[in-house]
Amino acid sequence: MKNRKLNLPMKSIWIYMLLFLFSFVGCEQEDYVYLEVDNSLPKADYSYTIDNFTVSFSNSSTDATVYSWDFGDGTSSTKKNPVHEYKSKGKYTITLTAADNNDKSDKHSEEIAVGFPKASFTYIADKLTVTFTNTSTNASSYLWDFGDNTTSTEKNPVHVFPSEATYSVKLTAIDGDDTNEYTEDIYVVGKFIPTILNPSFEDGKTYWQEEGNNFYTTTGPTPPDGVKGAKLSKNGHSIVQTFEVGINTDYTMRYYTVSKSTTGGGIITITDGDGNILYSDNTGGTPDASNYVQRTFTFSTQSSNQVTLKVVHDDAAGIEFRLDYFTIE
Ligand SMILES: [Ca+2]
Repeated sequence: MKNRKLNLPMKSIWIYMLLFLFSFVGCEQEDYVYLEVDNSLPKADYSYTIDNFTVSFSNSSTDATVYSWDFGDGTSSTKKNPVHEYKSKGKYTITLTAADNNDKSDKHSEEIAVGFPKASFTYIADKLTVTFTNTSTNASSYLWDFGDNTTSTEKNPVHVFPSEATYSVKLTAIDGDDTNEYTEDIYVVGKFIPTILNPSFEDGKTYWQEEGNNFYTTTGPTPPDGVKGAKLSKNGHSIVQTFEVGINTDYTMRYYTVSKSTTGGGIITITDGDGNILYSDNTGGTPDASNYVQRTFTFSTQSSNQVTLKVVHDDAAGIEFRLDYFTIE
C-alpha cells in the first residue's frame, strides 16, 4: 500500500519518457541511444586431469578476473590454471571461487580422488605367448585373469594361451582395500599348421611331381599308412612339394623311410621361398629293407611363408629307398 503513492509519479515519468521518445519518430534525422547494461555475474567452473598425485586444473569460469582455489588439503592458490601435487592418497573437495572487479563472485566445488589404484597394461604377443607389461599406478599388488580360466599375481606375467582365440584379460590393481580393474580383449594368433597334399602317396604321384623328376609308387614293403609309398630307385628320382608355412615358426616333420642299405638313403631338404636352406640331411639307411622306420626332424622358418620339401635320390650311393606319410606340426 505504501507503493501506491509512488506508483503514480513513476507512471507519469514513464509516460513523459515515452512521449519524449515518440517525438523523435518521424524526424528525418534518426538518433540512436545505446544503453549498455553489464548485468553478467561471474560463473565459476573448471575441469581437471589427474596424473598419479598431480592434478592439473583448467579454469573455464566466465565473467571473472580473480580466482581463488581451495584444494581441500589445507593449501590454496590464486593462479588461474594451477597444477597441484597432493602429498597423500585421499578424496579432496576442490573449491574454486571466481570473482569480478565488482566484488561479485561464484563458487564451484567437486570432490576428486587422488592416489587410488589405477589399473592398466600393455602387451606384446608372439603367437600364443603374450608378455604383459603392467603400467598400473598406486597399486601394491595385482591380480590377472587371463580369460582362459587361469590367473596370476605376478606384476609382469608372461602367459601362454591354450589356442588361437580372443581372450578378455582383466587386471585388478590393488592397494589396501582399494581396487581398480582394467579389461582388454586380446586376439592371440595360433601357430599356422601347414597342409601337405597327398602326404601318404595314396593318390600316387599327385602334388609330388614336377617337370624333370620322376619316381615310382610302390606297395611293398607294406607301407605304414595305406597301401602306397614312394620309391626312389634311380638317378634323377625325387619327390617335391611346396606348401605354405607360418613365418618365424618352429616346425617338426615326421616321415617314414625304408632303404635297401643300412647306411644309404636320399637327401631330404627344406628350402624357403627366399632360397634359404632350413634343413638338409640324409634320410639314412634302415636296419632291413622290409620295414619302414620313422624319422623326425625340426626346422625354423624365417620371413618367407612358404617352403619346398624335396627328397632326391643319392646318385653317388645309388641305393633304392622308399618314403611314406609326411606329417608336420
Ligand atoms: Ca601311404
